[in-house]
Amino acid sequence: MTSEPTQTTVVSVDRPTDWWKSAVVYQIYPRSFADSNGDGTGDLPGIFSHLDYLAQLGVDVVWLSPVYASPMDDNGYDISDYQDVDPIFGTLEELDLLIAGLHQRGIKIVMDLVVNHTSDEHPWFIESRDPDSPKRDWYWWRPPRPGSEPGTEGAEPTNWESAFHGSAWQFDERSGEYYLHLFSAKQPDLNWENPEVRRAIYDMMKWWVDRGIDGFRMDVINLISKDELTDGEPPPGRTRVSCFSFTANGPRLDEFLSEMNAAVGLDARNLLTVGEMPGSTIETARRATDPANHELNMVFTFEHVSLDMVPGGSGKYDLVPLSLPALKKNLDEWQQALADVGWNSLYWDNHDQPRAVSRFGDDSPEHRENSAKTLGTVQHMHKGTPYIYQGEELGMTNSYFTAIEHYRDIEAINYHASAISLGLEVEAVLHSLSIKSRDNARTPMQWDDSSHAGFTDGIPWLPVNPNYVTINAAAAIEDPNSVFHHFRKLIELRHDHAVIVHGRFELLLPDHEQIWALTRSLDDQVLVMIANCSSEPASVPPEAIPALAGARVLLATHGDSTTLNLEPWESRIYLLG
Ligand code: TEU
Repeated sequence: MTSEPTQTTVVSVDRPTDWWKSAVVYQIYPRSFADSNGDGTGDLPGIFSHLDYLAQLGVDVVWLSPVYASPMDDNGYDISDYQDVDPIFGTLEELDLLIAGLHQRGIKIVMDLVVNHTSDEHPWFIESRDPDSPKRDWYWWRPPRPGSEPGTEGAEPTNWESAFHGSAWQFDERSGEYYLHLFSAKQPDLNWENPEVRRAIYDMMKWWVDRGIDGFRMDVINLISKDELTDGEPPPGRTRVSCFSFTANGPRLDEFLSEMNAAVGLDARNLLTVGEMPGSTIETARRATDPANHELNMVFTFEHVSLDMVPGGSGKYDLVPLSLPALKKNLDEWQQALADVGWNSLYWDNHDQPRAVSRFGDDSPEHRENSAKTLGTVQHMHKGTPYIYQGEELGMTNSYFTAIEHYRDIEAINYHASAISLGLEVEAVLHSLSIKSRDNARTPMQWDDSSHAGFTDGIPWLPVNPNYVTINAAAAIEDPNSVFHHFRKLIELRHDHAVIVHGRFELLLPDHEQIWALTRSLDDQVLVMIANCSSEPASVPPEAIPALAGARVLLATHGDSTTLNLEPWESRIYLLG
């Protein structure tokens, strides 16, 4: 199954305490990054061939989305062997080479850890299907609802809806029982109550740490401690309730996280740990990231990426326009709450979210570049560790697919089927999908203007966005005013200025509908950021910000910084003192 890394490929890197506070992380979604062998799917040698690009951008860490053995029901978030690489991506030896190649360039690597669930093709689950197996209790098996006909609608043990639509329970003919899957039926949930499960996971994590990796991004880690498996009250017109309200932030979450930390030596070895936590709150995040608790360095909250859906609605496809004051307020609350205890992660984008410039900016040809830059400025000037998702540094946009046949994501396909069966209009469903579907972020990386954007010589698994002819890495590197170079400078600024890493955060003009303004202060230094987050001109009221006389402009989207009148999507960073 596995082979040990050879001595020649292991290049270790320094990991001082809290090194991740001054780091910028770059997320690679391997399937869509670069294809080396013409099969249309990105792979490890493809990533290897672009390491100098990452070095030129200046990022400190790569977070690699799953490359493990997988039947690919959820593009690798369904793992059938935690200690092997899927052949579609390459081999363990190629992963060792990638780790070494990153380390040689001073870049660390964080692996995705998907341990809330496995694939149903993982040997643990295959064994668990046997009711007499010692691994039966490694997953959540439950009998049908008393008095019901097993396997029929309504016979599921609880009325929970999976995150990928449909019941969160799958009937198994052989034993007449159901198993729990918060995501697809091919992603059965592990039972973390069982100490053997936890031990097996910690051993696997140690194996990866010994292989030379620098940390873990932990997939839906706040779902591992399940509360009571009981029915909920469905919203009007629905028969099921979202499973997350019963499984997020469960009673033993903090205990499991600190146990994992100690068992694997996460803090002892200064590894980067970030927990993806849908449904987390400021309180759960404070507990999980308080260094005294030895759980995680930081979490991914979902609050700011939930502001453009109907509150209390049926999910992310119930669209509402985003309000800038609401977005600023939410980020400010997290900044204040984690100012003295814990640490923030900062993100607009990832492989599950629409493209940042299309969602929070303006992706029209007129405003795309400036809005992508300004969103970068706003993100990077908050306190915390910024995460850049591949292509965000080019201002890549949504794909806006128009037909269900264009989609590959199981979540989008299931949503479409379930919404249509509930009687929603096809046009409305397709509209929501085009705005919010995860495939928006998953179209191939746009490297140059050759066919398929230089991503593959074959047929890409998901079509390249046709705008690759103008939006691509080669063009951006050539143009000193590109979004790429703006991101490169933002990263450089973080490395050069402690105030960006450690400075106290203060939001100015919280209610302004267009301007995002803030200060960061450390000792006698004050950094001021002003940004017009709208497609209309706007003015900053001078009395609302510190006097800028004598200030140095560290980075600006536009040339003239003499007045406080800002062009659409213009932003500036000043340093005083
Ligand atoms: O995502 C978890 C998650 O809650 C969402 O971001 C998810 O995409 C959303 O509920 C769908 O509407 C993580 C991974 O990032 C995602 O890619 C996986 O599909 C999921 O876990 C299951 O492993």
